[in-house]
Amino acid sequence: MPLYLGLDCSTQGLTAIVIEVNRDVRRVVFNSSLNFDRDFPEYGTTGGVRRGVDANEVFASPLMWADALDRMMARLARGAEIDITDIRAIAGSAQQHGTVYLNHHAPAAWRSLDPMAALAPQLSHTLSRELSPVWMDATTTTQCREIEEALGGAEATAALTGSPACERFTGPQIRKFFQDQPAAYAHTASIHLVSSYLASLLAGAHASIDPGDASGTNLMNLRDNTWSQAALEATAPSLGTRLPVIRDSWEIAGRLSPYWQKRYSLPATAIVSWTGDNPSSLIGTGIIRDGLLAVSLGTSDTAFTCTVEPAARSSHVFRSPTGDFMNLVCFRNGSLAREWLRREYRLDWNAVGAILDRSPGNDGLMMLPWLETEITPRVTRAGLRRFGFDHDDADANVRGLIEGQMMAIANHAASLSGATIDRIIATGGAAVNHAILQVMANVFNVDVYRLDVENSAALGAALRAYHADRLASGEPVSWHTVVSGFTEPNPGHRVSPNPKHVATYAALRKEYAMLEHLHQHRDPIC
Ligand code: XUL
Repeated sequence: MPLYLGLDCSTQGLTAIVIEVNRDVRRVVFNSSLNFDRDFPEYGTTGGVRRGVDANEVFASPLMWADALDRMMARLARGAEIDITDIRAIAGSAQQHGTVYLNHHAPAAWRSLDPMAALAPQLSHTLSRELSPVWMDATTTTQCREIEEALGGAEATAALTGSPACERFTGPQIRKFFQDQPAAYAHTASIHLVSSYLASLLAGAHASIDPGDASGTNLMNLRDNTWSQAALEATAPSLGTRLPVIRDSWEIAGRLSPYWQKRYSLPATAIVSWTGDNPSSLIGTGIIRDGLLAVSLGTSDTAFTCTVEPAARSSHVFRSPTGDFMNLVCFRNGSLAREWLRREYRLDWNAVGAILDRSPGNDGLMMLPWLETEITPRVTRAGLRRFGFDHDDADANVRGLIEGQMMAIANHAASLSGATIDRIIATGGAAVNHAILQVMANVFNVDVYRLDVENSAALGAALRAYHADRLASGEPVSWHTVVSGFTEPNPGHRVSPNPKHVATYAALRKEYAMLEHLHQHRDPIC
């Protein structure tokens, strides 16, 4: 029975999904998650991250990610569900943009790991920077402007790399490290993204990076999938020699190293290039053609499409693991803001759902849901903006925040596709909440489907492992074949727009866009 392992190291935890694929059977046979706050309290994270003195400084420890990988492989090996010797290939994904800084000891340390000992303590001397900045970090505005100036402006930067310079992207983050800590930069032999770092740990050698994750760096030429010399020079000296090689998403990056083979009796299975969590979700939600929109409600909320050519007005264009283009919009105030609501008003998800169902449209009351600084639109002064109600009205706050999030996603996702969106696939933790999906369907006026598998990034990784293994074996399969049996929308999970409320939201969306425009650069009002 051929098995394929997909791993996803997201902001808040690590998930593993194993799929079984043969002529008659296509099913998930293992699905397990670790949560950084709960399962690794020694790293002191909240929501999977640590904050600096400045609230915009957001980090996590690369050793925590390594620890989680080790513990997940142990779970997999000790679990009775599957025969691990049948695993043909492993692929993975990780939160995008974050960087891991390694010194010249890393490759030798990876080669000589002691299989009797835990992974993370054996890696502490391989880092040239103890903590990794992650996608929530927003401290690099100066560096963004410097890079854009060197590349001929924001538009020229977007035309070259797929995005204007963005605070969370790898390039501006590396430039800041080089400027703030030049000696540590000089001691940095290699810089990985979280995805290629974890692939390297599995392979026991520097792994390549795929164009999907490399397009979240402001360093890759989106047209030919190579590091852009101009972008490298605008960012930091001798950067090209420090970055991983870019290889297609379906390439085999190496074989599982002897450490893992001996430690968990695993076979020397193929390690397929890892990618970012969003490109991986694209596969895991079956978005392999235009006209489909995925909305991922996770730590960040994202919406994305797959097109043959970049969508003209998308805020970010990445490469898709299919080789096409992926158009994406990202919101920082996702599940952490929704969790805040629950805590603040002492509600469970059923109560949140009942409030949403009770009065769709919130009697015209609106909120700009910027609990933290926001990526889309760019908001640098954190704080909820309420219009016509105050903090104490729990119902108005619940509806204001969630309806506000959905209207923001709908308004900004309008530029992601040339085609008419005929279906939305909702994924991520909050997609299990029917009432939230009903708001989404009403706001977009489109049918919303939820998939059976909640973690679409880990599923996408397992599906990519299958695709790459078949290609390497000389029996390539189409992307349509890869995703079928796993990503068909379940009609039982369809949520259709309620015509009674569609017109209400159509009017509110316009008003929301005006409020957003007016308040984006203003201080919070209450
Ligand atoms: C996308 C982004 C986030 C992270 C979170 O650009 O920054 O969605 O990938 O995992």
